[in-house]
Amino acid sequence: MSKPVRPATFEDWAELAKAELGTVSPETLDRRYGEMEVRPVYFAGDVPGEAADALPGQAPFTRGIRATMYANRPWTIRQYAGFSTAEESNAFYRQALERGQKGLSVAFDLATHRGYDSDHPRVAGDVGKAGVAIDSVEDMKALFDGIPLGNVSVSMTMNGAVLPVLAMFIVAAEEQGVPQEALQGTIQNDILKEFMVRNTYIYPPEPSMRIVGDVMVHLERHMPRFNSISISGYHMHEAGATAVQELAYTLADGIEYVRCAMARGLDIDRFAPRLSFFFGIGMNFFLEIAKLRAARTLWAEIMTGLGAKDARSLMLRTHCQTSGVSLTEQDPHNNVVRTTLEALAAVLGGTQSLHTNSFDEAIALPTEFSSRIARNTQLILQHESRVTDVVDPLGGSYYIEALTADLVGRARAMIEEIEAAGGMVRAVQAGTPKAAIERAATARQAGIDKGEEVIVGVNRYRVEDVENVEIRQIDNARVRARQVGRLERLRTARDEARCQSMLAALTEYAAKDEGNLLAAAIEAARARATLGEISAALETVFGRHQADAPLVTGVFAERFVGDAEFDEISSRIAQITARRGRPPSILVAKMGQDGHDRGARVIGSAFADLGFTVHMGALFETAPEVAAEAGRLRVDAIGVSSLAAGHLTLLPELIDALEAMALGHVRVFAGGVIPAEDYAALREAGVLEIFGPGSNVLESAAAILDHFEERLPN
Ligand code: DCA
Repeated sequence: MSKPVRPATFEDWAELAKAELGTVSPETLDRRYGEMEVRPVYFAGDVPGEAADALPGQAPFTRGIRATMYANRPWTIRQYAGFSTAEESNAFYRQALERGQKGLSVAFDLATHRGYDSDHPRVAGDVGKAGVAIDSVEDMKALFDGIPLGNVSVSMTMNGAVLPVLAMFIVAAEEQGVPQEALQGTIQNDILKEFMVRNTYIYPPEPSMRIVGDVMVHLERHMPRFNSISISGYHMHEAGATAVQELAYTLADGIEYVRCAMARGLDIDRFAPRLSFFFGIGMNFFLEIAKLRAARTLWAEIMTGLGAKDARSLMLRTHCQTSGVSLTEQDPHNNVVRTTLEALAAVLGGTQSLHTNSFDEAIALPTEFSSRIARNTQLILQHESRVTDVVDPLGGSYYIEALTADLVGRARAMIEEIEAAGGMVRAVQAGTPKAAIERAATARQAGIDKGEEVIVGVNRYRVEDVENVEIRQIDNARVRARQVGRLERLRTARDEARCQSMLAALTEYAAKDEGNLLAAAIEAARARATLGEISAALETVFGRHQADAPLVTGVFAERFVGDAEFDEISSRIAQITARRGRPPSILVAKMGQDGHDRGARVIGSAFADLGFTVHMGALFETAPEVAAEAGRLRVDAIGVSSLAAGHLTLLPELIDALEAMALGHVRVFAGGVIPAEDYAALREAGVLEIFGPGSNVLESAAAILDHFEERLPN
């Protein structure tokens, strides 16, 4: 056999491809991933020169932050969990640790996230639902009872209410005999992405950034083993961001946090080694691997530019989570396969820590069974698959190296653009990243609805008779009653004067812009001030943030130009409009403290493109507030989006409120993460249609129109 005289090229391949394809052009095999174009084959010439010299464990760390990576120590299996009361979550954590989990990751309920005690009337439907309810140090002590906080690292996903939660954690550890200096773990403390996508903020951006800074300062001085921030792209990923957007916005957020800490006089090489990251890993296998490699490469470059000298400051250490949005309600056991692939991508990308989703998460909170399978997915990867034996096994792959370089180039350009326009804080205030992510999400939804992107069991290969899966239900009323009783006992037992004086000090520090707010919150927590009281002491000065983002329009319609089904629905709407003199109108509403608004905003945007008059309701409303808004706007219908398990409480409440306001004619529809076994109760309460995850937007619109047409005058 003759040896090739030169490396093969794309052009050589194109010749062969043309012969195979006949009259079809090889370009039809190209694929678009957001802003990127991917060819069907890659060659040595596509690999940038520096890839051949890259060493794992050496800046810019493209191949991994450690020389030995998993060959020496595998990633941390860190499952995000929490529900109901502190005692129940504690039992769950202890069992998980006994069964192979290595670190803890606490999910708090939405009431806690938004700074409300469990007895606050606004959070009646949220207590203990999407996470554990924490009102005071006593709850925090119960959460970690019997778990040695000096040995087990604890990550806490907390942003808005970071001060009381971290303060209570520190005091609970102290009362367990563990000083703050010995605590290991991570606090999310990434407020910028909350304003972009996740929405569990409390205060406006400026005071929120002060809080981030105070946490970083306190941790740098007193908690050297604790990561002061987890700069998160995950929620952008889940909101529909492309890989380039996720990289660029996350790293640009990181730049802001570095500047924020430096402005407080912190030395970059002292705090930077304790910055950590968090990315979402979806189904685009190689793209996700390349994304993690690109993130490390860019961060090393960025930190060098910001003046870091210590190699540890240049290292991007990250946690990853498999994608919740990629899970389907339909044929849910398929989700085990999806999660396995995503977990493998995170591992091949070199993550430090990983959460694997449970297969039932598109339906409800994970059960013990589904959690075990999720954890075992990681254990099998670590112990059976042999993927841990070799460092960066895909290093040198033509495709992976070319993709990595492409992502680096595109994300770098996007970051430069953001920086030139004044940085990420300014961009967030202007709402530009949020709108860009929404455009990407709406375009993706249109692709799925058109069947261009296949989701097995949803828009192809659908089976109707799938066996039911067992789900975990939280008795929200019982959890709330328990929390309320405990709050009453706490308030009676504490030294009230001492507690009030600590809260007053907190308010004063906030008002005068002096002192460290975390240090003051620790004092208040020691005096048994509650989470709601500490948050309120700050809210008095800072106020509560109200988001107001216009809806993206035109993206859905553009993708459906010439589509028969889209045109038919538009014309049905036009007919209704002609007969009534105004288009059908809908208020898209979120209730309770559930701020997951991607689905609501995508639906709002698509419905507006179809011809509905769409009003986006404010976030965090109570049921009576939504009913009143519907009355004020004189809408025909309300579409409620629910992703945080509050539907059984909040939807019947809404329908009662509408009746009470003589608005019984307003039709109520619901969508989101609603288990099929709750459908009957919701229909009974008066909900006309329920659209689960994976619902096709056009089919949903058609079903809603059926209800409109039923009541039209002839
Ligand atoms: N050889 C020697 N030591 C090692 C090796 C190795 N191959 N790999 C890790 N280690 C050490 C680390 O240096 C670290 O010790 P240190 O904290 O004293 O520096 C320790 O072992 C733990 O390893 P690490 O890779 O840092 O993993 P985690 O503790 O799990 O931290 C990180 C991961 C991403 C940095 C953290 O911020 C985290 O846990 N995030 C989770 C966020 C989360 O759960 N979010 C939920 C949504």
